Amino acid sequence: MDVNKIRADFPVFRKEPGLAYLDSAAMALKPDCVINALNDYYCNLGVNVHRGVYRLSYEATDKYEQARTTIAKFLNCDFEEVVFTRGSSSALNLVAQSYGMTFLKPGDEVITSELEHHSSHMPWFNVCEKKGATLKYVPLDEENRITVENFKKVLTPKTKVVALTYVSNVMGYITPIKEIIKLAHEVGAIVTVDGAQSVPHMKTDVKDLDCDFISFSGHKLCGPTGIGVLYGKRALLEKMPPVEFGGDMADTVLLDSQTYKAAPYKFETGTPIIAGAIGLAAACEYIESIGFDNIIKHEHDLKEKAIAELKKIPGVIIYNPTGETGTIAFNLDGVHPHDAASVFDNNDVCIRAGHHCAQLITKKLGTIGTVRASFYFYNTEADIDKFIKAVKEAKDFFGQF
Ligand code: 7TS
Repeated sequence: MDVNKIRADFPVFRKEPGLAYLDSAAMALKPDCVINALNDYYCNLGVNVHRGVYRLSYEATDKYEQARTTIAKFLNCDFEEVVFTRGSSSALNLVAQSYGMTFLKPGDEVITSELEHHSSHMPWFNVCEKKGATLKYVPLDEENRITVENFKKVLTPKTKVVALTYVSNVMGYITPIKEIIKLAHEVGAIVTVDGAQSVPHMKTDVKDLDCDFISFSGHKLCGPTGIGVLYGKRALLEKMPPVEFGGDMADTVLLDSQTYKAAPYKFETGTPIIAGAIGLAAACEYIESIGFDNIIKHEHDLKEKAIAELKKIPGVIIYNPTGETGTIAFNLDGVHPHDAASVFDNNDVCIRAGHHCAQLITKKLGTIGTVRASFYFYNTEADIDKFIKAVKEAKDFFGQF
């Protein structure tokens, strides 16, 4: 993998060649091919889909539905199993609002974890409250990981839904999700996987995982903002009711009755996210052309190098030294994470500080927040040098340790 060649695909790096962008867990940068796909739609089509009886609209419809085919191939699922959403959060909420509100009964149990992003567990907290179901948390191990052994401790015949992240956005740990799915299915539970931090970095084969649902966001895999995907097994999507009504999802509308289109369309209310879907398909093809094996290895190597350097600096608290993916959560002893972050910015190092919309794990770590550096395939060893220089500068500046 030639990183310098890859960086040439990104207009941001052409403008700011020295930028150390270490915030890809929040959002990945956009390559030319994605921007060109968006431009192509807006410049050459720019019309609605599924309704116009003219050539441009047919062409836009073809492009939009072709995007669904590309994403189905990307995930190894059927065309009808790809629902376009605004992002991970709306995909995760869709499962809770539709499946959860329809099928959960008082006394049922839902399993989640303290490693979740708010968008993964909050929808189930809400549904459990409304339906009288019980929300249970997998006890995390001493490294704050979800393990199969600990999952077994909370799994019971009453478990109906398991809502877990595949990769934690704070710790970067990979959940042993395949084994968990198998165990959940043995008690008749369905599993909704938060793939926001896994799909951009690891090959996702939904047939191999046998997950019931997986959600992800376009913007974290170099795609546009405002688009995401909910994959759902066809049989489940078919029996789930829509949660939003109107526009394109309607089939027959009468004064005393209404019917809806089949999945996935019954979940795509109003004018769809046309440009977003087209841009996302371009992003998926781009990521595949780089190759998931290359991506995960590159990120992991960078993370290991950065950790080795960080460990040499006294007063740096690293919360996830054994994480498998390219995310480092750390703090400078005695320095507020937001104060630390300002020093990074002065060094052209983009990182995020705070609770990362994951307050449960932040609290479990015993801190108010963490500084997070997250690597992607376009990062270089020079980025690590800048990052480490900034850490040292922050240490000198705040003079606390
Ligand atoms: N799930 C996980 C694991 C995430 O990391 C995020 C976003 C979401 C769900 C929600 O995705 P959205 O596209 O709907 O916003 N995570 C982060 C982050 O870690 N920093 O900024 C956004």
